[in-house]
Amino acid sequence: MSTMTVTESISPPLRAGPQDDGRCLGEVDKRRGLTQKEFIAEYFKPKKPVVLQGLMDDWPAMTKWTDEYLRTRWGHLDVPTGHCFKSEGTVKLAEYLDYRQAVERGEVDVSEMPPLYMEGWYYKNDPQDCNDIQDDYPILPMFDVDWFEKSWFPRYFDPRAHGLLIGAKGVYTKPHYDQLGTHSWNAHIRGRKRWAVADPMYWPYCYEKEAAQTGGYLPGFDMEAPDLERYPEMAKIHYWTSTVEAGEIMWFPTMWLHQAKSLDQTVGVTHNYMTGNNFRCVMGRFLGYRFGLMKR
Ligand SMILES: O=C(O)CCC(=O)C(=O)O
Ligand SMILES: [Fe+2]
Repeated sequence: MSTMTVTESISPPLRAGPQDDGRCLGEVDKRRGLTQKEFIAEYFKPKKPVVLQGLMDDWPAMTKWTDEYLRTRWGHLDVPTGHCFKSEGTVKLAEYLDYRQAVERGEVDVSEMPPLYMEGWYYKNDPQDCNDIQDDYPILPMFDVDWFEKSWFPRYFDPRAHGLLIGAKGVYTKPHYDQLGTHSWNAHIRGRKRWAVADPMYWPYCYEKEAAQTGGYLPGFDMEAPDLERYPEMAKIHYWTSTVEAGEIMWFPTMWLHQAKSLDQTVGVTHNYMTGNNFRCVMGRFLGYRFGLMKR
């Protein structure tokens, strides 16, 4: 399948909501063993999301990253937890692994609020010296175009770009675009996530300042099951969905709107990156935020 086809979503909804109102455009393409050339031609250049299969089977992380291993190797480190990139405190990674077991046993009340998520731990350049996380997975050739990583790129520009995400079942990240308009790949090491993604053309309907680009969980801010009394403009957003399994990589380009819910306990890595085709957007945003040239 070389293009996204418009089919009915076969995955279960996150929760009851209008699923048959025509806003869901279908499933994001899943492609097995895509070559770099095919990826560039069919997804990267046209700026179209894709789920990549069969490219991480031999990653050490796929076999090594059990709870026990994560606990032994990085359990003593301080990591942020919160909702939708709003930090609500720092805990030891081992404590978060205990917490998600408590969620699994039904000991945490998640009726009003999804569980706490250990997301937004951008471990690269963390003073705790945990760059060894990256020893357990390679950067695929198709993502090795990252200008942030090139030796000529100024080091003072230090985007928070390499993250480890560990989630309890049910953690949720609301719709947003990634920092500065970077491209993003999300490798699923353990567990499944239900994603919805939407073209940047739908930004005007995404409550950017009030909701999408501010941290914190907001009930009903969900493309698949929006609270249309609170967020009526969301009715205009058309989105693609995918249930992404362990061993699969979700890739989406600059400024695409995305949300994700963990259907199981999850472990994943995410990288945000810059190349020739999003450089102007990223640098423009960087300068804008830095020098207050742009309204947020
Ligand atoms: O995995 C998730 O919950 C979403 C993560 C995300 O949006 C990101 O890493 O940019
Ligand atoms: Fe994101």
